[in-house]
Amino acid sequence: MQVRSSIPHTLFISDLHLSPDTPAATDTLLNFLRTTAKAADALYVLGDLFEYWIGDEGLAQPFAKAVAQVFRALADSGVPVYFMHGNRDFLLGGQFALASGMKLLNDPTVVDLYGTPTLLMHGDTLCSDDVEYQKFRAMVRNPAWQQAFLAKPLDERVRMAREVRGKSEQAKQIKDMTIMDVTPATVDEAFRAHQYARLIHGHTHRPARHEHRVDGHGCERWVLADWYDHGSYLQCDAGGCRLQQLEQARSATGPSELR
Ligand code: LP5
Ligand code: MN
Repeated sequence: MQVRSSIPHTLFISDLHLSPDTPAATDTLLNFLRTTAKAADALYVLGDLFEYWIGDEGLAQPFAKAVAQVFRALADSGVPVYFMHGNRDFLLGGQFALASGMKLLNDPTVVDLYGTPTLLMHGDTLCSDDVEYQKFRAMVRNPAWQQAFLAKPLDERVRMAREVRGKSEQAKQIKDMTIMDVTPATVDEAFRAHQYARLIHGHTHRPARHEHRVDGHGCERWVLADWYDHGSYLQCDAGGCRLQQLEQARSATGPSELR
């Protein structure tokens, strides 16, 4: 159920995986940005907004243009919107940021939330036991690789992205589930490196609140949910955080104009 709160609060979303093939998720987001998010002090998008993003030419797609415009309207109304890259949309660039009014954030970033230092990450770097993925990540996060990739014709980039998506899905079939979750020692290291700040991340699609004990410090870790079945967000205020589910947009069962 959706809770509206009049006390100052900040919202977090991630792992929406929007594409022209999932109009219900896009409609749910547009509705969320026009309603719930308007009451927030700020909105943070912690990666994987899109199923995949292979360059800001993607803005030419009607669904992506609508998403950028509605983020922009929210930002223009006075709610700052921040975006951190995920493993699906690390090529989202300055043109999309400009069109959407979103400010790009580094991964990791620490923010002060009502007096509580809070570490924000997409979450993929915490999955350090997934050695094959980390090798892939090192390749595609290299600026020279990115420059060469973005210089390729769009249709070639689409073909490559689809091929990698296929390979990734195949690889995940045979990976142990624990490998695809965060590595506990890496989480401990992240807490240690950031003075045991509260941690919020996505990526694993395993929404939960975890308590960790690191070097004698009690630490809190919130994991955001994906938007495959319904939208959701994390709401934090001075009293703490809570995960909330969104009603699926009405067009979930009908055709969308955003394809
Ligand atoms: O995203 P998710 O959660 O399903 O899986 C991730 C890891 N997979 C990925 C890959 C993305 O899904 C695909 C991103 C597309 C971005 C488009 C632009 C880049 C185009 C690149 C062109 C070369 O991030 C998955 C993790 C999982 O999270 C859990 O943490 O396990 O990692 C993998 O599955 C990676 C495989 O282990 C290795 C992939 C080998 C790819 C080989 C590339 C060969 C080049 C082919 C060129 C056409
Ligand atoms: Mn991810």
